[in-house]
Amino acid sequence: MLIRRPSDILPSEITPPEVFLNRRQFMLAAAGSALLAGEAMAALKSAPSPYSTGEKMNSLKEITTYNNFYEFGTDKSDPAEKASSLKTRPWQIVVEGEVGKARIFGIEEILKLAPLEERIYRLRCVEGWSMVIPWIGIPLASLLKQVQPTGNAKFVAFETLNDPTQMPGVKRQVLDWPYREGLRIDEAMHPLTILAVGLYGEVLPKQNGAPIRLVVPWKYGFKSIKSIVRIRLQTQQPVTSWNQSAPNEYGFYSNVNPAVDHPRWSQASERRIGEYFKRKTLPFNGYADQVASLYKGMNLIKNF
Ligand SMILES: Nc1nc2c(c(=O)[nH]1)N[C@H]1C(S)=C(S)[C@@H](COP(=O)(O)O)O[C@H]1N2
Ligand SMILES: [Mo]
Repeated sequence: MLIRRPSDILPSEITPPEVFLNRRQFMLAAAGSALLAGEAMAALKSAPSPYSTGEKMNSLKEITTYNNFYEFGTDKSDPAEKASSLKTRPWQIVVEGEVGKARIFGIEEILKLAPLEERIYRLRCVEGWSMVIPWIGIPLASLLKQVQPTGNAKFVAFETLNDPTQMPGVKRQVLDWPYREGLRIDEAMHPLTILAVGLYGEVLPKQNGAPIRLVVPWKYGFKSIKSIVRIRLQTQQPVTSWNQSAPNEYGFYSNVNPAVDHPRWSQASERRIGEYFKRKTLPFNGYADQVASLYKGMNLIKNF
């Protein structure tokens, strides 16, 4: 994000749209090809989620080749090229802090906590591009309830794996590793907030944050932290990687707000990957009806 700005995105990087629906139906029908196939099929058969957007989805190719995952390098193509070295099994997440029952969850246990749901969400990067992605996941609230948050749990802090043997990008101090993000407890418990374990009906590709990543659709993409190994409930507002690296550019809240410019570029519009013309950026990335009430009485220009 410190590296690229919207005007740096070359037209040659814009992938033309593909035949989204056929591809998706094929992926979801490909039973046996992936761990999630059974559950994903069930998700498809159930009614579409009221939280999903009906907008045209980006193609699997776009979603898996145009990524930000700095642990594998800062180019958009680096994660797709280099994330194969990430070992996603066995995988554990420590959930600790202001909770009654701190514990370590194996990834398989998390998959069983709640029925997997498909959520088609917009993702808006602070760099000025956006995508529509059909995630498969569970509400973050389903995991947090397991550990019984105490009354002092006001915030939730998240950490990504930090292993130079698997992640070539962490050898360079582009950020102060591990990658860290945080939410207020009510944001974390909101039904739109999910832990994604798949997309397009398949196991989550490594470049998208396998085996498990956060997705908070009304906030800039950098909040949606990938490959999570630690979740801590705490009283204090957590330190977050981008805020720490450039506090005047990236605030804790990071709500998509077309009225607050990034210090180096406007946030009023965005380019949907695969489209040519820009579109207007919507407050809270189009999720205002569901989440604006969380910020009642707050100055969202100061709390950016
Ligand atoms: N651990 C980690 N999580 C991360 C990032 C990162 O560099 N490292 N990049 C963030 C940014 S800036 C964006 S826009 C989204 C991109 O998610 P995607 O590649 O799945 O589209 O991941 C976010 N999560
Ligand atoms: Mo981003």
